[in-house]
Amino acid sequence: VTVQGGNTGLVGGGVPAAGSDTVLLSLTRLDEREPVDVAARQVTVGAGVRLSALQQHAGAAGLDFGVDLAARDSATVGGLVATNAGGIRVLRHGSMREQVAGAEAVLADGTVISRLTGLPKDNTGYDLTQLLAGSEGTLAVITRLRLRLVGVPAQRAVALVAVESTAAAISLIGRVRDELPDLQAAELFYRAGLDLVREQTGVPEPFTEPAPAYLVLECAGRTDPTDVMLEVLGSADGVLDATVAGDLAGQRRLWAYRESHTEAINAAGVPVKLDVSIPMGGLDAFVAEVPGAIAAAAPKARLILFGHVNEGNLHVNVLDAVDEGEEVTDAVLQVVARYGGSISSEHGIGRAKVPWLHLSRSPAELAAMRAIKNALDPAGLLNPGVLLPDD
Ligand code: 2HG
Ligand code: ZN
Repeated sequence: VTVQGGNTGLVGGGVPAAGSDTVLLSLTRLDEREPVDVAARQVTVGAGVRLSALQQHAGAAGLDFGVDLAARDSATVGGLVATNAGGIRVLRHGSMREQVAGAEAVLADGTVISRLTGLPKDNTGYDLTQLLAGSEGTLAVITRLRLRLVGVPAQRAVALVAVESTAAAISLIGRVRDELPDLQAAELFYRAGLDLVREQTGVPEPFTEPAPAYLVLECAGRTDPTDVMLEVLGSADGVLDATVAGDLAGQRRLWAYRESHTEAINAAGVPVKLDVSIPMGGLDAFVAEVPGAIAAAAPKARLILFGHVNEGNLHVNVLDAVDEGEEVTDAVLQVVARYGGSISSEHGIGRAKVPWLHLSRSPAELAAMRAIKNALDPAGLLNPGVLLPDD
């Protein structure tokens, strides 16, 4: 059984292996939304509810959901939990597992386990809900979720900042975390990505001069953060230019430079896609080293880097390297391992990254994961070939 939500995953975790006799189980019809429990700041929803539908549902009750990402109109909450999705607000609210207060799930033998009361304090043994977060459908089929909700800040502002280098972007993040009110998101992209987005979507050059790198910063608060943002950005080292939008249309326009990356890349060709995180201290050196590693594996490759800079999470997208996909993947992930990073920061392992899981997990850890899998799904019925290498 291959379990599928919105099918927006990037590592093949919700897609049956070619030529297999797998049954595809879509959960998109489990789209029931119970009334928001305002007192508890929680809601119970079916696994097939789309992220944007959850956001609207929470919004109608004066609340919001802590995870947001570009695939919000298609991705389902069941898939988001199963893959422990990250997105653009991890900096503020954590990733998907932090939003989950309980789950209902069906085990491989048909047993239903249900823990949907959402008690904030509950120390009664193994946390089965958290075990399912990030399990990629290999341990059980998640059918319902009890999710935490967050408050909606009164005012919001978004900045697009042109910076002179990766190092300048990293040092700016350090500064804005201390000085800007309630930083919600900090996203990085580079000139090559902007060129591609402009080519594919026709958006204008954001500033008069082109820059090597760009940051999108979002702040929120009781009062309008625009002036403080302009003040901090105006005096920060390495900032070449900046613009701040206080209105919704302007904010969407600035976010589009970052959020159009995936689609612009897909429109330009079939990319080799990697999603890595690097310890912050090594991020600048990694960005300098990775083009050489890719060029050695695929001389004609075009590299587009972008990501969630506060977590050291970079999306390494490589165009014009389809034939050398495995070599490129291996070259980059070996560098990641050398820096002590993770070979999958937020997209999961799926089918595509199984051969490289050992670079991020020790034999002892893999054996413990295998023991859990065998205990809950001894016949290997759920998502075969996903996450764990074959026995
Ligand atoms: C994002 O941050 C997603 O936009 C997709 O994680 C990243 O396309 C990608 O590589
Ligand atoms: Zn991402």
